Amino acid sequence: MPKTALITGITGQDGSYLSELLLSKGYTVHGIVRRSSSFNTSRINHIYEDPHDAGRRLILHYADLTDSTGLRRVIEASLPDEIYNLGAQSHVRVSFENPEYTADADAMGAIRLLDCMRDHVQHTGRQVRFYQAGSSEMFGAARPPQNEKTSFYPRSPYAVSKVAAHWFGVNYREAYGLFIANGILFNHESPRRGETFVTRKITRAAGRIRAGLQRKLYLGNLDSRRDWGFAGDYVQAMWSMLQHSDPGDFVVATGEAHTVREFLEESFSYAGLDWKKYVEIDPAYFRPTEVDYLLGDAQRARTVLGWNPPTTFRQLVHMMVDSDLRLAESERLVQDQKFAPTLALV
Ligand code: NAP
Ligand code: G4F
Repeated sequence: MPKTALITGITGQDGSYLSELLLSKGYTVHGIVRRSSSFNTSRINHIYEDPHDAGRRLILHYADLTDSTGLRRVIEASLPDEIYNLGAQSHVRVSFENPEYTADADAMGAIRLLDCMRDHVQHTGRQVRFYQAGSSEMFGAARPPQNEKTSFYPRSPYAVSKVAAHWFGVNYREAYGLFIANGILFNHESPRRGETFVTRKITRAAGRIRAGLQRKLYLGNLDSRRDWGFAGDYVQAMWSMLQHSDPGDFVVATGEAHTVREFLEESFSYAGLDWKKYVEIDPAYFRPTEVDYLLGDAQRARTVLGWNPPTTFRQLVHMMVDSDLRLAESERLVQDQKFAPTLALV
């Protein structure tokens, strides 16, 4: 039987790749979209289906993780076999500015959704599986390499909220026998990555500097190390966790870490630029408490789920730079066209 999935955070980087994956497997996909005064669906426009089309398999609902009434309604309307909770205020630096909202969406949002699922399972007798998007940020200051046995030491309101969501998942699994899997994903990036995360900020700048649209790139700490993988590979792991016979917690990582400086060097040199000519350090981008070194040990995901990420660090960087070179070139063309009539008047 074709399955039905419900995704919170469908408009985000991971939500868009996961939707593509599930649609390719024959799923009907329901997604939660936040009300916004401007369009926030650019990452899923290419798979969007008109609500008037019969037989469509991508269905969007207005709801918000801070409002359990809407979450409850969407679960009852969509009757999901699998729920992927990817929605979150996902920016670590922003979580220091908006700690209460971050905790509400990321920690309380998870318990709201879990509790709606618990009631739904109880009154319908249906089987529903739940994926919680946990993060390597939960390890924070813990010594690398980190795996499922490593103790959490969160270093931001975001990370503390994700630890709470993780333990809500464990508790609901043990208390009510629900199928809940916690993914502990290390950083994963792509051409669809939000532009304020460091990787995309760097590759966007490389593209725009090459196209003559930007002169400087302001960054914070270049010494922190991250285990960066490709988001397209990581959504495969999320899906695999919900296909396994038993629910569990899994670290998902490449097992290779690089500094921000190394990401910068690889991106700019691939774009034919010397980063030292363009980069300046702005303390505004430093964090009150930093996470210095994340390096994942994903042996359990490899052996239990058979998950192995095919994309290497260099391939990831090159994929992002190639995409941002093309994007900047098209921006430049639009800008040139905008100015052309003005110049013609002079
Ligand atoms: P992302 O691009 O920032 O997407 C976040 C999604 O959550 C967006 O669709 C956003 O909607 C939605 N959202 C935010 N607040 C919400 C709310 N109150 N109610 C409902 N939806 C809300 O994040 P991502 O990189 O795809 O990450 C997906 C999940 O994995 C997140 O939970 C993140 O914390 C976690 N994670 C990410 C990484 C990583 O390296 N990418 C690693 C570990 C864990 P809008 O589009 O309207 O903003
Ligand atoms: O790209 P970042 O903002 O990602 P961060 O903080 O590692 O968080 C991301 O990965 C987590 C998984 O570990 C997710 F849970 C989370 O949702 C998010 O997707 O920063 C990476 C590093 C940090 O050490 C930061 O201090 O880059 C450093 N950095 C240096 N300059 C910068 C900048 N980060 C940002 N965003 N902007 C800068 O200008």
